[in-house]
Amino acid sequence: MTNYLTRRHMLGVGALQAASAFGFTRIGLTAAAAVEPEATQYAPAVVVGSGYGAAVAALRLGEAGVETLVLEMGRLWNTAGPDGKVFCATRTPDRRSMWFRTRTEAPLATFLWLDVVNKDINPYPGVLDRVRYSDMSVFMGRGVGGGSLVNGGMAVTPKRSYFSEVLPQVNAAQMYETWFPKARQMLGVNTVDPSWFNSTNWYRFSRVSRKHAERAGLNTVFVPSVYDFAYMQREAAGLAVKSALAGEVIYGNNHGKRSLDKTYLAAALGTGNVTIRTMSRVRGVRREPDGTYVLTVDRTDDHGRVVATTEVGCRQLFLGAGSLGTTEILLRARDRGTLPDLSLEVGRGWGGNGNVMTARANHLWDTVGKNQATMPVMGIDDWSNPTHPVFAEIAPLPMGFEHWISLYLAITKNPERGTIAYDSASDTARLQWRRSQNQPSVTAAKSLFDRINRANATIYRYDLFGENKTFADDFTYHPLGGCVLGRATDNYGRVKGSPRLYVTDGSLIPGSLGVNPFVTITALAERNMARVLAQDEMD
Ligand code: FAE
Repeated sequence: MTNYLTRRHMLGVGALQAASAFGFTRIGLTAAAAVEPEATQYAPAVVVGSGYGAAVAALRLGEAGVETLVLEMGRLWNTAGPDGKVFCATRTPDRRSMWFRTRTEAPLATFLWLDVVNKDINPYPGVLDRVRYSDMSVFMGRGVGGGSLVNGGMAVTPKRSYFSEVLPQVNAAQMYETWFPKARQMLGVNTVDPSWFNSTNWYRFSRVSRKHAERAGLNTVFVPSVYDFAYMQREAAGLAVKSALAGEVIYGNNHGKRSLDKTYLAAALGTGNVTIRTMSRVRGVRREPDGTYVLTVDRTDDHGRVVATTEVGCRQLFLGAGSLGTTEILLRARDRGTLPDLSLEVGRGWGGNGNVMTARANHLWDTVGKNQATMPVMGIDDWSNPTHPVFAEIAPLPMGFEHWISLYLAITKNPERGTIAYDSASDTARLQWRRSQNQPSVTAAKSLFDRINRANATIYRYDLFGENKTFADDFTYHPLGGCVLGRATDNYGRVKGSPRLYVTDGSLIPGSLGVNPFVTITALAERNMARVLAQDEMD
């Protein structure tokens, strides 16, 4: 067993498995699911969501002996479907793939302009959501583990200089000496063996992109991951059931990935003080005169129907519902007057981390291989470019046949910021972001990939993103901001204007990070929780 899993993790993993085996939605280590879902109406601490920031909060509260209830709107992904698998395959998606959709909405719209990528499905609380606003849509994970269930596993620590530019008030020395290493260790980060990478068919697509980048004088770097590369090598050798090598990623990995349910959340349950309640969406929050927070929670069924609305009280409230989820909960509370003293900064400082996707068409002799591992392990690092800094992940496109396409997700330094505002008519938060605000990202990405195309006499693909677009600038995988550290909160995530209310997720990061964000979200949550637990009284 790998060293990041302690005995307590194993107890937690056992609790997760036991809970799912019996079909319960309320899981906890002690007497797992013997209690009715609505039984606990008060917990000293409540954590909303179960993604990276939430999982850190749950573990550290549990370790500190604070009885903690985690409320997650998605499912516990631990029960096999009719095909014997928990998650469905990417190429043959079924209802498990997406959150209440009748058709999948993958980032690629078409192939050769044909509508062959997306499939009709039955509505269900599936694992990937795509929330659409007029000029931007946001992909997110739904379920116990949040984004860790669907993401590409790239575990990147930001450049220290850019981290200090983005969050100047955070002590960078402490982050890089203590909190980033701790986050990486807890998340089970590892790196691909370079000699295996250089010889395996499964990463031919990355090597082709590396060669093309080098011809343009660009640097490439290996990127760490939370996918277990020892497992991947066994997949390749035919000794283990294939997951990353069977095209699994955005609709979940059945094996190999160290998602949060196997790391932080398992450890949190292992403390014996943490309970997770699934299919429970927090809608409202108010504060009683004695300081107790009261949450309005909708429990929904597999058809999306609200089967019960309950109130849950707590003394300490930790919001980890992600950039959009946390910001919506706070905006609704502020604008409907249930937490009227929240700052006007709530809702501001949103960005999509400058995400743009693009693809190049290679020459016939530059085959990328029909076999492609779904976990990216290499990036083109041109962040030091003085005019157009870009960090571009070399992304897989595992279609099961040779297609000569090189795909990339570029992270650019886009100074534009959006605002999230509460719309009382629909009782939802809406992202205000105009298409023109993506232009800095497209310009930067274009400058990099024009250079690569020139050096290799290649062209862009026009058939993948709809409307003959060469740059997909209308979605992000990396929503950040909305409740920015030091503005809507103090320097440790304590929400201004509401004592004992904390934000612990990606909404703390002001819109841009320069790399994929989950290691930073985790490390920042570790830093903030250490301070809060040392200084604030928990009861
Ligand atoms: P997040 O993980 O989104 O968790 C929020 C949780 O709260 C979710 O489980 C929600 O269901 C739940 N929730 C929301 N609202 C409510 C509510 N009202 N009541 C109860 N529960 C609620 O938050 N990042 C990387 O660093 N590397 C990658 O390779 C990478 N690839 C990605 C690929 C895809 C397809 C996607 C979608 C994302 C990717 N990301 C990647 C981004 C990463 O997953 C994301 O930044 C983190 O998951 C955000 O963590 P948070 O803690 O902010």
